[in-house]
Amino acid sequence: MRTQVAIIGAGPAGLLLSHLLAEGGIESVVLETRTREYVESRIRAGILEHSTVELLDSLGLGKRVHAEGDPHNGIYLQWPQERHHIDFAGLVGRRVWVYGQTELQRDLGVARETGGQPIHYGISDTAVHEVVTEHPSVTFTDSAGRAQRITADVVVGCDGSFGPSRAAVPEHARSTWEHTYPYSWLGVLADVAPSTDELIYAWHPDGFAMHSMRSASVSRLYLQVPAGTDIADWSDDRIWTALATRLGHGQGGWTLNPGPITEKSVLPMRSFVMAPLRHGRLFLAGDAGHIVPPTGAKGLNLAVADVALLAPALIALLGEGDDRLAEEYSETALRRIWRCTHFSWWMTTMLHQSGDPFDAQLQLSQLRWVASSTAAATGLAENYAGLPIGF
Ligand code: FAS
Ligand code: PHB
Repeated sequence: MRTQVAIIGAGPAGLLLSHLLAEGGIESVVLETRTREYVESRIRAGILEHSTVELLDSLGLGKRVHAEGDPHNGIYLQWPQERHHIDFAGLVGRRVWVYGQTELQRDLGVARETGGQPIHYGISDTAVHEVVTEHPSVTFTDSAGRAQRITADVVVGCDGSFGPSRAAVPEHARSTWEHTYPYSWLGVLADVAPSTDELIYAWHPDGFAMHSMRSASVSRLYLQVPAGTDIADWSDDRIWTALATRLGHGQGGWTLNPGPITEKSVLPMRSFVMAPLRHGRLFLAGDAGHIVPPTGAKGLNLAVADVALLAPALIALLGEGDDRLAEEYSETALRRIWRCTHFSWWMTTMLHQSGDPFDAQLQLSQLRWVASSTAAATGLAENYAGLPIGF
């Protein structure tokens, strides 16, 4: 097989990239190890930032976001006896939408199917070859068990944390930065109406808690738990009791509505950045190049920003032979990646218990400052609602 761009991974980065390339007249093939059903049902991110929705709208892919998503003007920051609203719309004129990654995956899957996009689901043994030549290739075993090779002008690794693309950049040619947090998130999905109109991020002596949602009848909530926590140790009752304690602000007049938990899992927290995001004719985008703790709601949105930058670079390179944007891609993308990495680290370390009483005082001081200073709140708002693409 032959194509212009071989994309490894049919997550948001891979599918959106194939759509953007098709808009620019560049053909691609997407290679995915999981089934389409699996990819579209993975419970992951829940927030689309302003720039992401603007991009989807420009592509005609935003209809369901506006019909079924929920626009939010801000978030609540909370600590015992205090709950403060940070008004993104009022501070920076930008907002976010609650719209599950599962829904975005479905929208992208329908768009690519309608566009006749070749996507090979259920592959295995993926390997990248000759990326420093002008005819790189990807070999794999297809879902029928046949050995395949696809030759391309460019290969893009959109294969997340555990795909083959990262390792296809030789160690001597790459730098990596990693920070592992000493805690994880226990996430639950529950069939119960949210107890809040907008997200609550709560600092609490027992540990961080967050109240998000997926719709008017489905809540999404998170609890800080120690790294390595076994989900079997957390009964539904124990989860709801801890959530009610940590999300209750103690002023009275607010209660958490519990309900049937339909999914629960433990998500480790880490930051990871790799540079450069290009090696010869191999490019990396999305989680393949970086991982952020989910406290800043950046993971999915950063993947979108990467491909929004990479697509025009590949269109210029392959359509007009102009490699300027392709040369600049890694450096430009890494500016935003480090901005989002810092913001995600800042939100995480401001809100999660480290066990150090000195940290706790610094955290409360930061929270009081953000809640009382327009300058500080504006800083949080412009990062959370999302900097313009190409920042
Ligand atoms: P993805 O991981 O979505 O997609 C990579 C794709 O590559 C996958 O479909 C994978 O099957 C495929 N692949 C891997 N190896 C392959 C191979 N060898 N051959 C072929 N295909 C291969 N972000 C938030 O903002 N908020 C959250 O609450 C949040 N929760 C998360 C929970 C979990 C459990 C995880 C893992 C991530 C979460 N994230 C969250 C981050 C997440 O949303 C990512 O940022 C987002 O999926 C990134 O998109 P992609 O870069 O496309 O990577
Ligand atoms: C979610 O709804 O899954 C969500 C929202 C905000 C975050 C992380 C996850 O920061």
